[in-house]
Amino acid sequence: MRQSHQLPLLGLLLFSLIPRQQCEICEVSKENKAALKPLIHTMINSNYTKRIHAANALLSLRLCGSLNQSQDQHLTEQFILTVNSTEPSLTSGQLALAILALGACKAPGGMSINYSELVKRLGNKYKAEIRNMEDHNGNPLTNYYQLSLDILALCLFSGNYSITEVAKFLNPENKNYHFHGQFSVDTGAIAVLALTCVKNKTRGQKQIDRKDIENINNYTESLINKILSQKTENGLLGNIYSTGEAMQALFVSPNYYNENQWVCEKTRDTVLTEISQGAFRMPTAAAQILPALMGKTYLDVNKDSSCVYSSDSFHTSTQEPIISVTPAVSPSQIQVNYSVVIDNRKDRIVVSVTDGSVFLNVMEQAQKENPTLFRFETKETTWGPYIISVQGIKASTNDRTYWELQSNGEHLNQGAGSYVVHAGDDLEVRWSTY
Ligand code: CBY
Repeated sequence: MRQSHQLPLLGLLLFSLIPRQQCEICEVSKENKAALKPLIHTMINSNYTKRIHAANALLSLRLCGSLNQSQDQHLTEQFILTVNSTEPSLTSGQLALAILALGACKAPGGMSINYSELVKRLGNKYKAEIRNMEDHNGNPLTNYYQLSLDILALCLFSGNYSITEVAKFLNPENKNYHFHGQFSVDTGAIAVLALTCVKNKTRGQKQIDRKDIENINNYTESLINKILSQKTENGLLGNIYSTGEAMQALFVSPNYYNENQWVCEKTRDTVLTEISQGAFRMPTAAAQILPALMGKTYLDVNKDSSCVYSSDSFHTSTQEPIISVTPAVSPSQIQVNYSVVIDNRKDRIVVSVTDGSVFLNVMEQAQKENPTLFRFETKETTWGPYIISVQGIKASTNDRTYWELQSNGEHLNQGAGSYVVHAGDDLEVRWSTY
């Protein structure tokens, strides 16, 4: 009898011992979930130029239980075929994201997936990143965002990696966390998720070097501080596009900051306002923000836990997203200045484009008018076209060079395919190092 009286007390005690993490996750309320529908709609209905570019969206949709069972089965089966057929040409981070997406949860009766084979291939790509760092002045084949995704996927799917090496690479003082002198919140956030997974995995293991754990703890704390130092007045972490993953990093690290350093609700509410203004029209942008708003993180990926399915039906169709409006009158022309800047040389042109054009349209018009000075090449990425070369001068990860986009002297937060230009803008592509 006495024991049964003590049970509620014990329950209360246990409840009060639940780690703070529970309170830090400020998931969108049931009533506000409708505000997330445009994100899900965008991810499901986008035309991915390459199917591998859907990895981030698939991961996000599966993690958040936003698909119904038949959609999940259809999309996952198509995706596994893509991964198998394109694997040799995938970058390490693309393969890591693909593994996370396929293994986000377990579908009943789904196609069987040979994870150990995929993880072995990822291990090889990870090694190639490290070899490149050894041969090219510490520069990976891709970047630290992808290296962190690799470690995260290897960790979650029991791949091979050395904890000492991970701790050495992910030292926050490493130059690869910075682009043009600015700390990359996106990169720091994925590194925190990777470090947290690696640390969680060491629990209960005996032959772990204490020094490695100490380094991982210190590095996580320092990265969290760096992320929080990029908090803006309205609560964003870095910019609108890094906020989702930064929120995930903060969710999994409740012991590394205190309540007055971050008000999760403020960040969430700013993001909700931005959704209603159409900031997440790009499927990858939508994919990177949704998990945090649903209280999920990439650490929730678990190939052995059953998938949760939605009863909402978002039809997979070719239908345009609801937000786009077709103007009734033909759009007017606007004039903008466009320059290619290489060191002290500036090649300038004034071009006329239709109102509503993006940076890329300006570059195309300039190229048409003067191909010698303004010719350029692009590569399709999950964020749209990436400018790889201008005047035949090519960006290089080994040299940390790239073509930087600027408007009116400011570094742009959007790519060439999404930044909408305004009349009189001073647009520049600048040969830069990062
Ligand atoms: N994904 C990756 O490998 C990309 C990682 C990432 C950190 C990414 C941002 C973050 C994310 N959340 O996905 C990243 N960018 C990197 C690593 C890079 C470098 C690419 C070369 C390399 N080492 O791999 C580099 C050169 C520093 C870079 N990004 C350049 C640019 C500019 C592109 C200009 C061009 N030549 O086309 C640009 C436009 C900045 C500028 N003003 O020049 C740029 N990036 C932007 C704006 C962005 C954001 C895109 C936002 C948007 N709405 O389009 C970004 C989300 C992202 C993609 N870059 Co980079 C960062 C942000 O603003 N939060 C893994 C893979 C599997 O998909």
